[in-house]
Amino acid sequence: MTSAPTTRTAPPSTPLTDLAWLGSHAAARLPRDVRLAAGGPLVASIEAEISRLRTLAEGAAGALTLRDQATAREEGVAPAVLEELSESGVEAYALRADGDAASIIGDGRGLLHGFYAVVLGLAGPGSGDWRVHAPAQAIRMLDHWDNMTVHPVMGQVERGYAGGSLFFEDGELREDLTRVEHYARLLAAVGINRVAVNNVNVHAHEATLLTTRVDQVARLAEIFRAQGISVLLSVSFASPVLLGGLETSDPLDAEVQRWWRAAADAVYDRIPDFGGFVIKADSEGQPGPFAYGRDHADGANLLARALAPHGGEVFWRAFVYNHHQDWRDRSTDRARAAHDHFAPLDGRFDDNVIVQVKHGPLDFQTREAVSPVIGAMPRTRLAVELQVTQEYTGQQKHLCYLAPWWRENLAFPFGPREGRGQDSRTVAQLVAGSGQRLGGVVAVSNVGADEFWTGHPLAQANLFALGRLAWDPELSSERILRERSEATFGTDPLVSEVLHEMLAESWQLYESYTAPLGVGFMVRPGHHYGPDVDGYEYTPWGTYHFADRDGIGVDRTVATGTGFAGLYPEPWASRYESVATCPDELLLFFHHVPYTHRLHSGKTVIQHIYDSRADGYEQVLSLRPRWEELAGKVPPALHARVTTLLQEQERSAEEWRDQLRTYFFRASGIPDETGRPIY
Ligand code: GCV
Repeated sequence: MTSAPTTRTAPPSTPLTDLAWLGSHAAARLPRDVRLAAGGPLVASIEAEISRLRTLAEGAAGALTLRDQATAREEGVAPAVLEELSESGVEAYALRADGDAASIIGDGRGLLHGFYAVVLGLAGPGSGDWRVHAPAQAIRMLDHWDNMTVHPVMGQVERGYAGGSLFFEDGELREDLTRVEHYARLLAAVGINRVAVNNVNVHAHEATLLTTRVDQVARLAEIFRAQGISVLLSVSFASPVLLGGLETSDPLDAEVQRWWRAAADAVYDRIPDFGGFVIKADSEGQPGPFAYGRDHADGANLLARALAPHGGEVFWRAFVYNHHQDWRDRSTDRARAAHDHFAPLDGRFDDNVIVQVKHGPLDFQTREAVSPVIGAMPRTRLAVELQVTQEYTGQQKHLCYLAPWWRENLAFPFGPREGRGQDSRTVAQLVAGSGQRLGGVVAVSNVGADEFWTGHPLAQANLFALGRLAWDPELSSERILRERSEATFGTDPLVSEVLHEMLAESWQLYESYTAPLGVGFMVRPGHHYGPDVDGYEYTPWGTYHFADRDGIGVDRTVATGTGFAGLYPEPWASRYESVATCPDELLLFFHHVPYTHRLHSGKTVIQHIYDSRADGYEQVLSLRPRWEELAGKVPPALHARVTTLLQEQERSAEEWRDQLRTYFFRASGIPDETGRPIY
């Protein structure tokens, strides 16, 4: 799908005090007395961070001791603590907090995580006992959809709403990478451990990052390495042809295999800890194995075998569907596509392949079902893909704190699947994996060269929350909101209260005035901002709502529809199949119903559409007066930016309200029983 070009902005020289959650409030939390008794490559980064934070604020009363495991052992820390720590993986740390004295033990990345946890106040209140903290997900990765040049349609950052790329400018790596250093620290502080630096739609110029421009990747890798983060590259499946001059990219061709091995060897010569490749194949015009009659396991294993000798991994995206669909064809269902392509391949992927699955079967909608692929591949390493950049959720112009949505997804329990002997397991547990076969969470970044990093300054909350939920999917979205607000804005109760009120349920608010009851889309084609009920209705993209004078929704039942509901294990297959048990918020995702159908809420579908759009807009109007109360309490430039964006949110929410209410009145002829205006 296409979008308007992203506006390009030069990176401003950011005052250090504006560094999101690593500014003066975090600095004020760092104990004044720090003892660092550890070795290893990341210790210099901790020292540098301490020095930097000291320039921002005096620090808190109290003491912090940071030790590696060897030192802690020499100094007599209980062996049971050290044993638990070493069994908890390389990123774990042990923390003991007692009054204003805190002590952390960890090696390398573990120590770094512990340090940031203290600075940001993430570890919770101390009890005086040692507690070991370890990430629930081994993979906690951000994908950047950054182009090196400004793409004529997609701009420099595809689906980017925060200015140009932090990494690239005018087709090359930026000269000044200071902002990237800051960014790496922000990510490390919330636990991110992998970053893919370029767009999954790999254009010809960007494809050369794999070969002739690999030095640019090496420079980025050096910066991220200092924060314990490894760097990955999105590559084109057609690289052997595009870059190597071969006649084919067939994964079973020996010369193609040799080419990928040589390419990977050369990358590892420059970047010994390179993370691996991300790949979008046979999707939205990207090349892939289908051209050679091969499947996605053949394609993924080709790259995996080139990376395996170096310990690299392939993130192979499951976002594969027919984007040339005929809207007249009611048998094709885009929601089925990833499952149809990938579930049969379970067990065929090499150990260093991670299949990266969008959380929903469609495309990062405000509401959609959980992807059934996640429950259908028990013998495959998986990562669930979330979208921090707000493509369909207000484009960093609307407030939309996504943590509650992600949390709901991660907590979705797949039931036992016949013949597979599994107990009910959540999405978070399924992707986490076990043993050597670990997966995790991958998300599309929302950051750019904008001075507030994310366009809407309050959209930083989503980046923070993504890191936190990847670390621990059971954290409450409200707790994460409080952590971020205190680390960034301090503990003024009014600031915390207003931010909480504006953000905590902003996703539900956004949902209330946009596409109803899980039907999705209804956005302007191309750029995906603002309402256009029929915008995608007769297009080839496979995203339809089928509204007519009688009803609306997509019949995805087994009995009369596309059969998609049957791709879930029980109890979900039956629950979604029946209108009586399908949850209201997904009703139109699974069913085509008359406007007079009564929801569990007691309202008819049509009255729900009328009411929630009108009520949602009224609620949006209450945001600006609350934000006004923070004038003088947050930096003036940030206050002004948010005020301007709230005005845009009001304008846009009004447009959504009026277009949807009017459209469905004209379609159904049923009046709004409240008599509110319709045009
Ligand atoms: C990077 C959606 C977006 C595209 C994006 C694609 C993807 O279709 O609109 O811009 O392309 O998802 O996830 O690959």
